[in-house]
Amino acid sequence: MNLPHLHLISFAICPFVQRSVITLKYKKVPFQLDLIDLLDPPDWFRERSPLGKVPLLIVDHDTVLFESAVINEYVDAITPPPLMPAEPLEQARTRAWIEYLSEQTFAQYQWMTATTEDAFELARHTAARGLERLEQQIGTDDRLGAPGFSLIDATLAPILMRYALLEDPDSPWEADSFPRLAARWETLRDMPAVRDSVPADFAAQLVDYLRQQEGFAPAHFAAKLATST
Ligand SMILES: N[C@@H](CCC(=O)N[C@@H](CS)C(=O)NCC(=O)O)C(=O)O
Repeated sequence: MNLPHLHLISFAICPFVQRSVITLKYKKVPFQLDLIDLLDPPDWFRERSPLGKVPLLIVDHDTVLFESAVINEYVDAITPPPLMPAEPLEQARTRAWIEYLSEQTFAQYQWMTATTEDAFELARHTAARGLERLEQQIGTDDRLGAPGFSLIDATLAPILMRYALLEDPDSPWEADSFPRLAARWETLRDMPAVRDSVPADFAAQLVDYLRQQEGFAPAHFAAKLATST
């Protein structure tokens, strides 16, 4: 297999980058990973990233890909085994769930970083509704609930990892309330591609990131995680 040089540009705790890291690791593809500071990105990043966002995948030192879902589809297309189903309708259904999980990723971020107690409550409610729908659909939708690892799982794992880490009475996530999702997380968290998609000190990095934010939720989590790391 003659693979191109793959250079992934990352920000330490980004769930979108993590999706691509999971896919690359699952496929056992060698890749170069470099972190940037999103608050002070280097000039080359500003020039080459159309949206100013990570992940960015630079292929063969030249071609830039952006958007994690697109990067994952590309990585999937050039490396076995194929994760994307062959039929157009199943491909569309896969992409639809990945889009849904992007919304859930943003909902989780809003909850983690809410600046006021009201915003925290609202974000918790929104995220919980999203998880409830997911829990229900994973039991009935044969694409979402398909056995075996999928591109949907590469997108779901970063969300469930953060909820597991930020276990809290005020969390939208509660394993007993979402048994199908909890079972999926138990499978995913033991996969080397998922486990090794973040550094060993990921929890501490998340704490550091939250400490740098201001407002209600960051203070809440920073205090809580500081005692557990
Ligand atoms: N839809 C994008 C979202 C990527 C994204 O929002 N990345 C965040 C970091 S986790 C970012 O780069 N934010 C910088 C900014 O919005 O300026 C994807 O899936 O790749």
